Amino acid sequence: MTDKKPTIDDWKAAADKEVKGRDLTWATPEGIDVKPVYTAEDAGDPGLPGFAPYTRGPYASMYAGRPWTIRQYAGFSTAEESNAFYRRNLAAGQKGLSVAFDLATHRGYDSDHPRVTGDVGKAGVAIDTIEDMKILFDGIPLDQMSVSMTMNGAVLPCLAFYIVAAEEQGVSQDQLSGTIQNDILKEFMVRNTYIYPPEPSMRIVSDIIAYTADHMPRFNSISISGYHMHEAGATAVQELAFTLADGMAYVRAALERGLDIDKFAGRLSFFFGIGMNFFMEVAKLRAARTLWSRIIADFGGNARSQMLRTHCQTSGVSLTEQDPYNNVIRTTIEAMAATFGGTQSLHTNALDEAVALPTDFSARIARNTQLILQEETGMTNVADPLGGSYYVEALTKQLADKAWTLIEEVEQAGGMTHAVEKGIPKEHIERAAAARQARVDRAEDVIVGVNKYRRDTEDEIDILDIDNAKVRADQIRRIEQVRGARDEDKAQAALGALKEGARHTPVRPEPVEGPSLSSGEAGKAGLRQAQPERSGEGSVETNLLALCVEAARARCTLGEMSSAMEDVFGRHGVSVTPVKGVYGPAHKDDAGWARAVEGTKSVEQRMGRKPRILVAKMGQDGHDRGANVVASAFADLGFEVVSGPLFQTPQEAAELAVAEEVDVVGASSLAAGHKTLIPELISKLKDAGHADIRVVAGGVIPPQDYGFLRDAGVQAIFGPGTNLVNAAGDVLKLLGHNMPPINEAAE
Ligand code: MLC
Ligand code: 5AD
Repeated sequence: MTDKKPTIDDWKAAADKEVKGRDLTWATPEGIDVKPVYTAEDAGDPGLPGFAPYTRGPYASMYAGRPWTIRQYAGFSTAEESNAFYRRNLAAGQKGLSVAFDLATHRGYDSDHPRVTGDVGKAGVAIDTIEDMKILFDGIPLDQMSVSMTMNGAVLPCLAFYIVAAEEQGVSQDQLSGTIQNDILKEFMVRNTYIYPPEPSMRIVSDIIAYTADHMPRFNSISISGYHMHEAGATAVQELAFTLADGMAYVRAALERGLDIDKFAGRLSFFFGIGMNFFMEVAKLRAARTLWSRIIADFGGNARSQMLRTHCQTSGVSLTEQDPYNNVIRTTIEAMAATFGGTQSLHTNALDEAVALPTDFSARIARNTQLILQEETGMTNVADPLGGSYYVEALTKQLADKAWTLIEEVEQAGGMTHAVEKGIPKEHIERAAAARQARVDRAEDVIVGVNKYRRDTEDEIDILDIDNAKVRADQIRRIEQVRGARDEDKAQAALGALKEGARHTPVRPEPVEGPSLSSGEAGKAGLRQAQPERSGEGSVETNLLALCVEAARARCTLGEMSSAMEDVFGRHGVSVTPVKGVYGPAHKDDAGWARAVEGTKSVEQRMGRKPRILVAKMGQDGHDRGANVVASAFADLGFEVVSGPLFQTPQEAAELAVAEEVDVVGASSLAAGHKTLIPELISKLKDAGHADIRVVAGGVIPPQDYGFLRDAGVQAIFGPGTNLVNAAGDVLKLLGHNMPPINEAAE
């Protein structure tokens, strides 16, 4: 034996011997080859927390100075019920608020609008008027509580209601601390709660940045969100690149309005999703901070402006309906990744995520996950405790490099606004999602309790059910009260002024260039010169937020304000175009898949044409990852797939099904509208003389509702975690072709 220090070659020889030469490299979906060991050679020096480029955290003391904010996203039913829920949570240790609005509110409809019968109060709280907003924060001092509002489509009326609710509580707007999501680009990409077309939508974003920079110095004007990309199936590289590229688009939009970078950039904030690849997620947050610092330096921003502060949410899509207590474990691991990554604020998901909104019970477990991390583990005493880990440092750098390359691609396509219009990022993400689904269905990516270690029977868990008919009736009553009590002339004048303001396009100086990414280096492009010389932007008459604040004071409703602007801007609609040829090819040597393809062919031969399926999205539910993945798998199997547009009424979906002569409608529901919308679809099909068109349902549907849906005529129900090849087998069975479920048939 010698004392010679073992080299990496010695390690390689020893490891090879242990595994008999097997290659231990792990190719991640990001395209990173993870090695089985890392050394000092792989890790650079990340610097110190609190200093640019902030790889190790935006604050020097990090959680030792102040722990992250426990900020649980919540909202359901009426303002009264949500207010009571918030108060119970704050009393039990939650630190910040985060409002989830219902989809009617998101899309700018009052609760009495005929398009939203299935949506009111379901996925969040219904807010129609300033009175609702006042009730929502009743007894919660808005000068002390930081409040996040996840709102993008109807962002102007909601933020205006918030400002006026505070005002009527005696709190002036300059005292308000909080965040408005206000990130419209990712709505066009993945979240789908836009209202207006991209151009006026971007104007709204910059109106809000301008207004808050002037009047609300403690308020974060935007929460640039990768979370929804993550949930839609994006890899860490995609999430990083597209989120930061979105951020660049907003910076440019604000600079084009003549704002000084250091006046607004310090109040841009971020939001990332945190999944199960622990070290990758830690590295993602560190890489995000490093890159953003570089980007803002290139725009000429100072050290404070370069600081990326972020909220994180554990991943909803990683949680399962099957064996739901496993979700507590998953969420704990993800919460640790978020906090080891240095998040400023965190939402931990509830264990019933895959089937419904949290109950008091599941919300308590979710909140306690964070309280235990903060108060029992001691982890908050050290800033960036994983700093210097060879693996984490190497991953951080690799992720940053890969994301930078993708950002450059986006820049070459003309920046994110253009890339989004062309659907480029959406396609990238959908490809990653279809590939992931194929890996899960083939059990290459293991999900415990779903594609491995599955239980024969599942325990039922209590879930929250909301009577949306009652919520809707209550909301309509309050809208009528508010309208009845207001000064009608004043309300109409405010709406007229808003419309006029919308017509007036803010003067646009020359487009803002840079940063020049090709150089890839910080701070030298002389970008300050590229900023237009401007003054007097965002005057009270044309800033749409200022105009909405007036309208809120005059008791105009959210729907009235939205439709005043819609009269000028129009309402944006898109058709869905799922990717093809990703899911199928991943199954090429799979016996179950081959049988499903044959089954589809035999149905085709019998019918003399391909079987036809409409994948329908009804109500204001814009979650389309599942619908897209299903559409792409069925198309690869040999079905003729009609992808219905988003936001259809049951009547419109039925008309489309009849016109397209489909055999089956697959209704995808992820926003709890299923008990209202799907039975209505079936009755509309019957009215049209097409009771023969079969209806199947998929998505976030609690088992408690299966009986109800079956009684209404739904012929098959596919919950979260459904294997798509099996689902295809069930659909083929409805079309008269018997195929055994693949896991029974296999071997
Ligand atoms: C923090 N502070 C410190 C410190 N750490 N001071 C000294 N030492 C330290 N170590 C100070 C900060 O400077 C700040 O003060 C104050 O404490 C609060 O810290 P913060 O870091 O700003 O935290 P917070 O207020 O919680 O803000 C976090 C944020 C913000 C910047 C990320 O944007 C935010 O809360 N976002 C939440 C977004 C959210 O909840 N979204 C839900 C989406 S759900 P000062 O004075 O400088 O402000 C969704 C789902 C869906 O989207 O699709 O529906
Ligand atoms: N209350 C609590 N959590 C919610 N989520 C969505 N709506 C609500 C709500 N009203 C969470 C879920 C979902 C993610 C987008 O946000 O975790 O996956």
